[in-house]
Amino acid sequence: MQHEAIPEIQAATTLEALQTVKTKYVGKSGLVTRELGTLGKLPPEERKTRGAEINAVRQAIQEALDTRETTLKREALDAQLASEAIDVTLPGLPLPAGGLHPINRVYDDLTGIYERLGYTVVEGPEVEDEHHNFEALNVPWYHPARDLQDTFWLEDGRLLRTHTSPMQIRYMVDHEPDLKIVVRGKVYRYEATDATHESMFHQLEGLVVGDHINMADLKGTIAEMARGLYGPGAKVRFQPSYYPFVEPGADFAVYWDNPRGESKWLELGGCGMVHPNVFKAVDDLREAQGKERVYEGKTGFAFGLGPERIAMLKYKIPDIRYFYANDPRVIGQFRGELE
Ligand code: FA5
Repeated sequence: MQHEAIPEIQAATTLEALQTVKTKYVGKSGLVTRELGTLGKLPPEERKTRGAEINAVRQAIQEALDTRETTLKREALDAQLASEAIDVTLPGLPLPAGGLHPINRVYDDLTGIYERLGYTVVEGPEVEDEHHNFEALNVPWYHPARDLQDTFWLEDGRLLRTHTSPMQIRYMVDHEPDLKIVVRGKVYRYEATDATHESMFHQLEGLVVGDHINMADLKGTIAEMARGLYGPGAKVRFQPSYYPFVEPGADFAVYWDNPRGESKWLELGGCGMVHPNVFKAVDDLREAQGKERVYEGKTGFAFGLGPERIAMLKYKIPDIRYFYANDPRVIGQFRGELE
């Protein structure tokens, strides 16, 4: 019996097949078990030897079953491990990496310069009301300056801010002087687009308020920004200009040497000394909120510029519309290289 059982055990290739063999020989009514049951019919003198023989067979079969079971279980485990194996040496799949948008890079350069000068960087709402965008900035409804900035109006009478200057008002209403802030954010104008004009673009606004702030402080600050952007040789030029919320007002340009050795003036933005009517409008708003009037009699300067101009020259982008067209051939050039 042992001679038949052992090869059958060896031939079982699954745990189920092995169980069948086990039942056949050593199960409750298996061959070996039945053989043991016949012992009682033997004469007592034969019983002992025959019993020992059968037990030896049963033990041999049981050992063979146990060994085979261990082998089959190990094989099953090996197969499972092999099928679930992860090859940690395989090279990873490259994920498309993003990058900082050129406008954000220029913003980071600019705000870095101003943070080093002790300014606080703030942002503000893109949906504004007429009062903050125009009236409080000394631009009454009948004022011709409103024609300078054609506006996207919302149905509820509010508007998309046409510049970042309304944050001057909001910040002063909430904070007392002295203060130094720069505002970064999007602005919107209802105008036909061309290579240098978009209907959505960005501005960086600066505001400094304190005692005895003068035009020389403003010029020094703009010059410091120009040096931060274009190196120690950068020069700035101021030309008289008109903005209702400053008096006097100026436009400023930066003279810069680019790496190709060309030099030119780059018109960057507008600036000037904060108009007394702006301080008055802020105090009126503060008073309406139960706050103290603290701005009348103060002095300050403000400026506003478009980072798109800087980015176009820095990254040699010939048309402002490329910034927001989401063309991967343009945006892809700024992928990954985080400066
Ligand atoms: C203003 O918006 C004033 N708020 C700036 C200011 C602030 C003056 C504080 C004085 C004191 P202006 O409309 O000139 O000014 O716009 C400022 C800058 O925004 C421009 O110099 C230009 O760089 C940029 N800019 C204006 N219109 C567009 C446009 N359509 N597309 C891209 N950039 C623009």
